[in-house]
Amino acid sequence: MWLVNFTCLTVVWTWCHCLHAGMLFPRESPTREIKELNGLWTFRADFSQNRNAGFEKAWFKRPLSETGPVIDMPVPSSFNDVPQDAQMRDFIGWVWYEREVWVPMRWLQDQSTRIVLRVGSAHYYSVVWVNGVLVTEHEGGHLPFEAEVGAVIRKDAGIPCRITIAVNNTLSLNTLPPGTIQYMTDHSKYPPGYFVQNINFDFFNYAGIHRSVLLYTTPEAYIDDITVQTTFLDSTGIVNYSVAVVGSDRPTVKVALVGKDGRCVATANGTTGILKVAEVNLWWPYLMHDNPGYLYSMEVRLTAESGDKDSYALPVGVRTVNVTESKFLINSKPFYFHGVNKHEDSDIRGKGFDWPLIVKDFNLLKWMGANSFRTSHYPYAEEILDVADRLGIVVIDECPGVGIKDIRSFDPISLDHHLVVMEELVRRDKNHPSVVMWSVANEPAAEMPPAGPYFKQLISHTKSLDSRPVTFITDSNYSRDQGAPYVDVICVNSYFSWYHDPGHLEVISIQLHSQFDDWYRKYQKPIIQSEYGADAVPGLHSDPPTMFTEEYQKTVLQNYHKVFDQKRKEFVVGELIWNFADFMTAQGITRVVGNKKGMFTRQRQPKTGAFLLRERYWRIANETGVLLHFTCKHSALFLCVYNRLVS
Ligand code: GCB
Repeated sequence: MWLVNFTCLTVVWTWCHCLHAGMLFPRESPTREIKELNGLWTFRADFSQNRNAGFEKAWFKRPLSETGPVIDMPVPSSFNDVPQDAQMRDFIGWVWYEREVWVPMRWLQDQSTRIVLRVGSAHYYSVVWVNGVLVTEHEGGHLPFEAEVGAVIRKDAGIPCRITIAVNNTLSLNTLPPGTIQYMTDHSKYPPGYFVQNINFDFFNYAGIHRSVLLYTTPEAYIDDITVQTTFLDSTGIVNYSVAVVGSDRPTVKVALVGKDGRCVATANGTTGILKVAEVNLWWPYLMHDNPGYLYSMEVRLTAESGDKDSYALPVGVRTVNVTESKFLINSKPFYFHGVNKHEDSDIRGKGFDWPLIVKDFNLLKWMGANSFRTSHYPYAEEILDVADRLGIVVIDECPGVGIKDIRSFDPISLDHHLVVMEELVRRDKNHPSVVMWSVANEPAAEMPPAGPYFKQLISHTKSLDSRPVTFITDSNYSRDQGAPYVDVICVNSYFSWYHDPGHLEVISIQLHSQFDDWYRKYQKPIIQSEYGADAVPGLHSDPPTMFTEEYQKTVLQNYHKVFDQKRKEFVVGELIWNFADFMTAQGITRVVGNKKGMFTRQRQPKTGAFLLRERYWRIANETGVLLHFTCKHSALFLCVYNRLVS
């Protein structure tokens, strides 16, 4: 079936574990230039019966406007909510984007300039042509992909280059997240050819080009990847680094670590080495230190034997992460996650990258006193992690393994893909100090027999890629959870008095105590309450509390908090509310224009619960952060925190 059969497009894609090329975030430097291709693209959805007209008629060979009607489509943005059209909102299949762009003459004239086309993310399967020539394909949303396009563009120098990207949002049993296409064959009920996309996850399957598209340059010999791992001994910071170079057999690599004040604090030579920083400024989480999110700039300079020079500056935070039987340690100090689960989601743009929204969300996190978030249920934009690094907001970085409920999704094809996605995620995010843990999946059907070997392999492979702790998020219901033995931290979602015993607030306390005690007795690992909450339709009130009112949501939270306050003295190391803000879902009888478990509305206005959490988080920060332990020198900060609390 063409709708889902991506791989027969060109060559059969053989997934080989351990990606060979790097995926450094494009940053300008004296040797690198960037040209953003965001803005209006030309767009058409392929409404043909088999959704395959674009390939049959080779739409990529000529300008899209010559093969049929087109509309404007902003990039980045989900396409779904932009046209005023229900068919477009719910479209399944291939959509086609196109944009013409002038490439600077000097990029073309200098044959030794590499020109790379990069897509920050497109959901779900993408095929890319430049001037009608296939340059790359990529499976999976939420992660970047790129292709070297200099040779293709240089063939047609003198005319603008035409970039065509076809994106297919069909989900199958082997995609991440998985889904199924169901054809409805009863013609007394459905028209011929009628099908629906079934999914097992609770957010709208927004699609399109979600993050920036760019062209960037490097020299022919270039810095392909950088990996840092940090630790410290007393007051000396230690940065182990390794630099992967392409295009030079005997590269000269010089590395300098520069502090915020512009002073160079350590240097080293060679593709691998150690930088030692005396009197190091450690990277601390927000509210755990008066100078959170301290970043050095690691400046890497390459000179190739050809004379080519390349340079790249990587932000580096020096910190350690460790897990004991009952604690999560950052820089050897107990860290308590008081934070949120989020979604990339907003009106009109769907999952499209949007700076104003991102900055607003971080401002709300700071306002609330949240020190952490989980990237439920997929990797967020790299720019978001950059801001988290700078502010000291701690991140649990999740892959799109959400909704794995069908036993057929535990087969070797899915596992192979899942391994590759974890590799792509670690490759992209390994250097972010804010990222303290990987999450390989959310609430898979872990009670099914094949789940055990599946998660054993997935988690051990993830651990072989990076030293951070690994978790997967479990539903408190799954008493026979087969992933738990392999994780470092148990992350549990539960919705007592909501999905279980709806309306019965009085059972939360006993059920939550049992939940924590059962998991701890079984595994002796620290536990994070990775989701809890209740829907509240903003403006709906009732006393005594009734489901869906702001009072009910608030009371659920209060009941959970009482138990958290007892258990965080023992082995509970975090609480992440579901959800930071209301978000869009598929239509269904349990969703009133989306999921309403947000502390904020989708437009980022606070509900009653937001004020409750704000008071709580600032109070916890005063108890568990180092704020209270500061000497007089820091009393001004404490006063400021206290004032916020009481204001
Ligand atoms: C969950 C899921 C999350 C849902 C949430 C809910 O357990 O992990 O994706 O949105 O429950 O509100 O039902």
